[in-house]
Amino acid sequence: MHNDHLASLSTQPAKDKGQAFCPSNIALCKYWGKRDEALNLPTNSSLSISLGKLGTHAHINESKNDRLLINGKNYLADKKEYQRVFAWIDRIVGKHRPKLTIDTMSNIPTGAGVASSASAFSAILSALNDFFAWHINIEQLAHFARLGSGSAARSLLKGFVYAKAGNRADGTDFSIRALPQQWSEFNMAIVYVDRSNKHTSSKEGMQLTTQTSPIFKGWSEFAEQSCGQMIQAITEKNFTAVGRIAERNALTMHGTMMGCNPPLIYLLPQSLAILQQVKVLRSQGIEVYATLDAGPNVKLIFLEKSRQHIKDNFTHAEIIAPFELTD
Ligand code: 2P0
Repeated sequence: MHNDHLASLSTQPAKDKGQAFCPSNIALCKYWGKRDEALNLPTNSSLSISLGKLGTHAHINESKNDRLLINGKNYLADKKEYQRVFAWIDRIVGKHRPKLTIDTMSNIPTGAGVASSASAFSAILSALNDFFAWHINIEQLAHFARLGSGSAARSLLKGFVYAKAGNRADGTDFSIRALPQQWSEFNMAIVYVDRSNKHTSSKEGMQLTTQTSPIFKGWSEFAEQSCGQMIQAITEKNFTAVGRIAERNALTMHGTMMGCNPPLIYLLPQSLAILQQVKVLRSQGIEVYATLDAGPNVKLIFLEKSRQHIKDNFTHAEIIAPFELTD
């Protein structure tokens, strides 16, 4: 049984400084919907790719007061980032803990359209594990990371990562595992449409979808099937299948959001134009697929052999080679 706070967890620092790095991740099969808000349990399983050396470094040390630094900027106690991080740490470590300075540095390009919160929560957790020398296992780490942010659990591992939703009420069958496949030719690119913050947070968006979209149940079942098919496609290194499953999964998620009351639309006209361009490229024999998260930016999926075509057609795209970046 997982507890939020384990009585056995030490609150005595084991060293002067705890530190860790965790990669950011992009989901190929999306998590959208919570079956338990308090435990932040997902309704459906998801599958992501971790972005190698793109992610967050976290450093932790004891200090007079709690302090949060994000990319060198001090976030004071009235900021939502500070409140969210320290409420989460209190939940895991308990309130009888030393005051801490949490210092995070992300090397994900600003406005890259890739959330740094997943890698930040997982890196902070891993740094806490180091600082207090807890030596807790991956199941417990995944549980704690998920309490911070659902997608953060996937950032604890490298490569392709499967997060199994499970169905027990206490969440003890939520789990993560890395697929053994390395795929150096596997590339992604981010095509920017809008770099501003999203109008509706993922949490609010998921609530609205769960409560009002008439096709939410269908989405959950479909998403679960997508994961099974995606695992098989990755295992076989069947790129066509991976791309088709990922693109359809993302568009089904967006379709489900559009069925909300009021409608939840993250896509912009430019997002649809890029989807159309991707389809045209495929008709010309360039195998590229698209995925989108809770925002209008489009992430492309392609193999190394198509890299030049992607550069030529999407001149401002940011290219990410997840396996090239791994140690
Ligand atoms: C994903 N997203 O699987 C999906 C696809 C966005 C769209 O996980 O409320 O920030 O912290 O558990 O993880 C974004 O949601 O949500 C997300 P919380 P999170 O990547």
